[in-house]
Parts: sequence; C-alpha cells; structure tokens
Amino acid sequence: MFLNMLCYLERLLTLLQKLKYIIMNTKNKGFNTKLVHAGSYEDQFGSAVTPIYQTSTFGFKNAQHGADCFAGKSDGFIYTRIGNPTIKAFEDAMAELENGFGGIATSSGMSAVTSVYMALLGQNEHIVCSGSIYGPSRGVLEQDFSRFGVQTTFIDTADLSQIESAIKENTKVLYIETPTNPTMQITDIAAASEIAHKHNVLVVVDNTFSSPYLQNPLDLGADVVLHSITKYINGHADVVGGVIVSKEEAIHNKIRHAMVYMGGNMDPHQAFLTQRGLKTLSIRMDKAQESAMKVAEYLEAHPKVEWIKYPGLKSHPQHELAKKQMRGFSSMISFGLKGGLEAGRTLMDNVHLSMLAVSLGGVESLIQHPASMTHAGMTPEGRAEADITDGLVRYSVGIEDVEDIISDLDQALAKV
Ligand code: LCS
Repeated sequence: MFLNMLCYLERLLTLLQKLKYIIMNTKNKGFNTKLVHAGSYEDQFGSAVTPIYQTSTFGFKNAQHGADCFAGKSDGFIYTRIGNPTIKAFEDAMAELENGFGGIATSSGMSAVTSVYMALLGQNEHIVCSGSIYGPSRGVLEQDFSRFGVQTTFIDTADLSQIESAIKENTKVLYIETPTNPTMQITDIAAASEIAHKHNVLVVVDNTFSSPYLQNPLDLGADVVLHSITKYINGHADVVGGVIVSKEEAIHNKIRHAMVYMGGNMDPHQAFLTQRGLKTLSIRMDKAQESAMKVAEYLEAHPKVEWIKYPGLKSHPQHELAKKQMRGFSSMISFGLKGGLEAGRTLMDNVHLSMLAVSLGGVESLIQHPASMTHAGMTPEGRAEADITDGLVRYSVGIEDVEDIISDLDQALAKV
C-alpha cells in the first residue's frame, strides 16, 4: 500500500516536471537558444547540464511498473540499449533542431546509416542513392546489403532527371548526401523529395556536411535526416557517434526498433560529450565557414591549383542552389593540384598546422586524400563513376586563425 502511494507520488512529480518542461520548452525559441537549452531536464540537484547516467539498467518500482515500462504504458527507463536519460536529452535536442518527431542516437555515423537501411529496406527492394557519398555508406550497400537481396542504383542525384528514371516498382528509399563527401555536389532536396514522393519513395538525407545550423532537410520535404555527429555536431574530435531524426512517428519507431535490436546505441558518456559540443555548434560553424571562404579564395587564385569545389565560390556549379537551400556554405573544400596525385601527396606531406587525418568538421583543420583513405574501400570503377579522382585532396577548415591556415598551405604549396 505504502509502496503504491510512493509510486503515485513519484508519477505526480514526473508529471509536474514534464509540465515545467512544457512551460519552459524551447520549441518557439531561436536556434542558438535551442542549441543551449533543448533537451535539458531538471534533476533533483538542479544540475545545469544533464548528468551522465552511467548505468546499464534501471530498477523498476514494482512488477507492475516493469510490465508497464515494457508495454509502453509508463515512461520509465528500462535498459541503456533501449534508452537512457543522458542519451534521451541529446536525442530530444536533435529532434528539436531538425524539426522532427524524434531522435535516435547511435554508436557511430555508420550505425545511423545502417540502422536506416536495415529499417527501411528488405529483400528484393531497391534503393536509389547518390553515387558520391561517404565510402562505407556506399560500400555497405554494395558488399553487405546486396547479400540479403537489397538492390542499389547509384546516380548523380544532383541531376533530377536521373532520380526519376532510376526509380523502379520496388524502390523504397532515395538516399541523398548533400553536399556530398568528398565531391561537394549539391542535390535540391525539395525537388528530389517531390519526385520521390510521387512514387511513394521515402527520402533520407545525410546532413553531416551542413549540420542543422545550415540546413534542415525535413523542412525541405525529406522523411529522415541523419548525421555522423563525429563531425560538426560534436566538433571536438573526441567522440564517434551518429543520430537519426524522422519526421513521422511510424518511421521513427521502425528505425528505433532496428537500432535497438541490432544494438547500435550511443553510450551515455558519448551522449554527454556530444551534447556539450552541440551547444557551441553555431559559433564554431560561423568561424569555420568564414575562414573556409578565405581559404577557398586563396586556393582558387593559386597557380598550382587546377580546380576547386567549395559551395561558397561562384565557380561552384550549384552555388545558387547552395544559397537557396543552405544558410551558409560550411567548411569543407575539395581541390586538385596541377601535378595530380603526386603534387597532392607532396602538399599533404609538407603541411604542419593542418593535420593529415581523416574525419572532418572539428575545431582543428584536417587534410586528407579520399581515393587512398576515406573512399579507398570503394571499387576504382565506383570512384570513377562518382568523380572521386586520384588527384582530389579534401580540406576541412577548422577554427584556428585563418592567416595561420593559409600560411601553412602556402609554405606546403611552395614545395610542390
Ligand atoms: N556520413 C558522412 C557524410 C560521413 O562523412 C561519415 C564519416 C559517415 C557518415 C560515417 O560516420 P562515422 O561512423 O565515421 O561517425 N566520414 C568520415 C570521413 O570523411 N573521414 O573519416 C570519417
């Protein structure tokens, strides 16, 4: 009897806390306010940030409470693979920032990608996919999902006519990365979604290169947006992780089921660090993209640079679309030197400040060679088809002083 009363009192307290959260909710606030406050819950000590609930499991009040949690009749947490307060805080923040129904945090960006594939595709079903996407996002379809009867057609999704002609009777998903890694191609999300929806095809957008600060695919018509949070969202090169936000509850539940059953969950410490990084996303991105514009202009004018792709440059073939669809141009640059691969190698071997490393979107500037690094797992034919040439060098502009970034590139280019 006494235990039951305690249970009711606790539920009342939870309801009151929820009510307070609803009153203080950030849904109608500006983006920066959301970055700082969305997905934060008061605990009994009034912590300024959501604490790390480093626990694998959660005790039930009694047998009925346990049964109610499993039946979805009570909000309580059960087991960290299924849900955890620290992880939920980050998921709720991301759902709010991407204007979706709910967020699902995952152990890595690839876990986000594969959970979405697993949830939305089945045997003898078909996915249409941007050809130039992060190597493993393509490789896992070619080498692994193909073994379970999933069919894939890779196209240039920037060319809308290719989308229309690639869709078949059994197509379930149109998967877009925009801008693409590493070729910086931009797909018109609104127009692509309109085509896909005419054929009852769901649209998934990998928004890693833009972050929700610069682009909100769900607002443009997509059904699911995902991120490698390893990049801009966490931004400090100390966490690997991913997140998925769906527009509709039914799709969200399907993906959550796949993620939970396959065990691709984020861990509480990862979620804590990621939400800490997330709070400064806009100021990091503002600084990085301002510098990226200057670095891009410097490279474009350099006599040893043969070509450059940065959405902020007028020379980018989809500069106008980038201006329409994105609220900034982010800080990723791809370019090729006149001496091709050898010249690129000399450049990479001679930079000092810029770190020769994969990953991107962090506070530090990174340089890498996709054909032999991030996209080495793709077949040479796949790379050729996706326009990932051997001479392509990718640069992720960080938040160091831009004069130092340019002078580092300048001294390395002098050695080419
Ligand atoms: N989507 C995009 C666009 C990515 O760039 C990456 C990783 C992923 C998904 C997968 O995320 P992860 O599992 O690594 O968190 N991109 C990387 C890159 O370009 N260099 O190293 C990793």
